[in-house]
Amino acid sequence: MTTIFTSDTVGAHPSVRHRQLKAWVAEIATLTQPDRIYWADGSQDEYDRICAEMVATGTLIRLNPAKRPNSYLAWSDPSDVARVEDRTFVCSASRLDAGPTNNWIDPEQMRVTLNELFSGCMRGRTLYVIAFSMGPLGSAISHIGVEITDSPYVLANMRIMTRMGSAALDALGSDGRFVPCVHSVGAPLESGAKDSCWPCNSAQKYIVQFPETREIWSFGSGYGGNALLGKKCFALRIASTMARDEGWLAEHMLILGVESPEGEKTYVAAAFPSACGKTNLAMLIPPRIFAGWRVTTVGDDIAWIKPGEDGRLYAINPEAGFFGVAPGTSETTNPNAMATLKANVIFTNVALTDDGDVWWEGLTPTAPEHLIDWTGQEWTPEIGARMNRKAAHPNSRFTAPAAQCPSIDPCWEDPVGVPISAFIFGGRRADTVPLIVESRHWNGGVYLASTLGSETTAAAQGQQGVVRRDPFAMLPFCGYHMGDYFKHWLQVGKDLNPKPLIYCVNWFRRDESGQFMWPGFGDNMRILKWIVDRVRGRVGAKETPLGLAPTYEDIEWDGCAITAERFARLTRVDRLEWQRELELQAKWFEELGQRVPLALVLNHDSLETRITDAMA
Ligand code: SAT
Ligand code: MN
Repeated sequence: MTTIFTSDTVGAHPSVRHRQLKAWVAEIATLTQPDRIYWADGSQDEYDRICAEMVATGTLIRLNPAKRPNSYLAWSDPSDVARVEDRTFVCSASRLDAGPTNNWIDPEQMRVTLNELFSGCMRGRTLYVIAFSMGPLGSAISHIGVEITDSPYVLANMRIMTRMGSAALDALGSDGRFVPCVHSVGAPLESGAKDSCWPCNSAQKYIVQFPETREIWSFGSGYGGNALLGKKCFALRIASTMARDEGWLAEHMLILGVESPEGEKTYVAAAFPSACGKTNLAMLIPPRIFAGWRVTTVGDDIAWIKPGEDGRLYAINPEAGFFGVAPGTSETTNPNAMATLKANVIFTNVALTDDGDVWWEGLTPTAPEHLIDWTGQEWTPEIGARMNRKAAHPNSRFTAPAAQCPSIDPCWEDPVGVPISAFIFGGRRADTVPLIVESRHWNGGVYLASTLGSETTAAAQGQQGVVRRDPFAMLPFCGYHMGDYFKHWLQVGKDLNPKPLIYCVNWFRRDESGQFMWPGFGDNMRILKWIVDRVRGRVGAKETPLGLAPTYEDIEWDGCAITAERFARLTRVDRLEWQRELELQAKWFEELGQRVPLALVLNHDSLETRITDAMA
């Protein structure tokens, strides 16, 4: 039996006046056949109730309120722990527009597939309607989306990650524009059947973007970037196409402020692939020698950046929370994150302690004597070592409100955004790429970013630790042809005055025994300080074939054991390594094909000449 829903039977609150929204909800409900429809208001009461329901069904464990007030732990299905890049599709009308880095399927064909998958897929479940704003409500840089989902876990996470509910519905009014996002875990419930704690579909997963119509459809996964559709699907894949069309930038970047003892403020945006330390850098606490200096956090994952009338770029964080990697986060590596995690957090796939709190690898120097691991099994250090089993999944996450972060920037919700003075691009590279280099000019910086390589991490399913090109850290997130994206960056740079400086960094270089050579974390302040001084014209640099680099004397070393000899190795540009790297970069441009802008090919060729000449 099929229930036909209409605008009048979708049950929206009388204050919802948006006819098109109601008609769309009715259409999706008629397709998916939920038992009920629920319009989220975004209130604390609602959040508490939804979480209590998930505790009752076993989806969430309530953590010990004396240890971690108002916080929960979710364990996912072991098959549903990361983004699924091979199941992610960009369905533009023409295959060429998706480009060789995106999976493409003809949109008409994909619509047939989705129609079949979503038919009746919410039977036995509740359809939640979540209106949300990416960016502060009322900012000219913000955009509104509406996610329909059958996952209460998604609803709870969206309340932390976005500004959602009644306020977003009000902002939509009767005819506001929104990006429609449809999500289902893809596990209809037969009447009377017992639900699993983490429903998902292990056979079929589809994460689908239609860039021209600005639509998102996601099926089969309840996890992070696959299911919280405001994040990678909207704020990056769809927003990057909007940004191309409208002359702005939607980027996989943290935004931080560096404040001097005199109160001078410099904002920097930095792109790193997933699980390469964006959250830690965004919340950095400077070493003691930098007395009076402070790093403030605007965002840790995504930046929407628009040119202002004054010729500068202004950035907002479209999110309202952090969906950060738990393992490795500790009082030593990131005290600000630890303070943010004190209460009101949803943890996913970390371990449970005997006193009802959470634990993950790296939280403390030694593991507790006994835990329940992320798969719900008994865990002791002995079992872990014997079975080679981690207590927390390497891609386990925390979802926490940004407002709770002690280093949150006073302007983080400023609708105007913050002015960006520099861009940093970084990958995870054991060799080849020096600690820091400054591009001589904008186009050279775009070249460095477009050829960025990084070792893969647990944030995406698939082989880990292999170097792949991850241009601008956007490989999995650019909603159109990568060559056109490079062209867009070149274009945006043309009218900027002054142009932000562009840097390439590598915190992950290793020595011959495989040890990291750079301490990272708080010590990254030494590099940040040099960048700020460069922006302000206060410090020198030396020429290298790749661009400009600090001399040993340009960096503050007090309190750090890095010697001049070690620094030389950290910043070394090795001829053989770079000849190989340049070959790989040339192959990469060939893979991307004709749409790679000529300016970037010329940059490649002149770098080749400089490497050969400088080191002949
Ligand atoms: O799963 S998410 O895409 O939200 C996190 C990440 O991979 O950066
Ligand atoms: Mn990310």
